[in-house]
Amino acid sequence: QDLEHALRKAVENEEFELYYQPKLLLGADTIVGVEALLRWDRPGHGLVSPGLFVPVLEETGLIVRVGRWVIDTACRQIKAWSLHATGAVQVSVNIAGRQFAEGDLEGDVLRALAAHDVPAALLELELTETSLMINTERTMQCLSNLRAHGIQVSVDDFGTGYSSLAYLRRFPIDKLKIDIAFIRDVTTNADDAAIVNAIITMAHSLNVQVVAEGVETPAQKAFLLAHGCDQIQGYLVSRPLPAHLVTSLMALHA
Ligand code: G
Ligand code: G
Ligand code: MN
Ligand code: NA
Repeated sequence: QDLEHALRKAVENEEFELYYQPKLLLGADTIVGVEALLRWDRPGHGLVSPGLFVPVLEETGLIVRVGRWVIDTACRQIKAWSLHATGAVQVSVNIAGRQFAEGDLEGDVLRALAAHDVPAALLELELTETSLMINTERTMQCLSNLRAHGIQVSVDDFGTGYSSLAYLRRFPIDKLKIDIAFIRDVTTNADDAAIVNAIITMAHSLNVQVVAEGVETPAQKAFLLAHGCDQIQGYLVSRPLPAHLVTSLMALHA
């Protein structure tokens, strides 16, 4: 109740910020993309993590308005990086299931790309496996339309839901992000290693790229490189950072 009231004010007062976490292309070791992650600079509280308030944004429907701001802000940042010496970088944004069910996601995305004069291929939408399962008809249509414009689609937290790759194949997607739960013990647990290996092999046979989440150690990175994973994201590369610090990091990895 209190939190909901504070979040309504946060929307009006524009108290949100985007942090960005780099994705490293394995082999080349260059930063090829970043994931935009929402932060709330709550007066008197400091930076609040999205785990604490995104669920409330979703329950109240405020996520539609905040999500529109996230998409617009991400496109503004894509433009800034494309004009910078470090060159263009793809930015992914997290999309909640409710953004498909309500509002006009397709219009919001196309308007933001046009407003900031950004090529569609530099924007990626991340959807959780679970939200893909809800509203499938409408979600599928919206994703197909956006993909026809060149926007990329990735499935977040893969492996935590109940979808098989055979089922997922029916959705228009470009990438899978293997959930951190399978990466954590991948170098010591034979079952996790087998699962990760199987996901990579099957995804590639379906022409889907694979990103490993939550990579924290050089041993995990070496395993993923050896098994053909395309990209990694995690504290080993970098924590989520404000845009200007990502710019410095990109210069280091160029
Ligand atoms: O950054 P952190 O690990 O605290 O993020 C926690 C969760 O919040 C993640 O699952 C992430 O997907 C979600 N999240 C972060 N930013 C956004 C956003 O802009 N929109 C939505 N819907 N979820 C977000
Ligand atoms: O659900 P989603 O994948 O969008 O959320 C990403 C979340 O995972 C972010 O909140 C981010 O802070 C967190 N995260 C990113 N990298 C790592 C990591 O290497 N280890 C751990 N434990 N968490 C991470
Ligand atoms: Mn994500
Ligand atoms: Na994830």
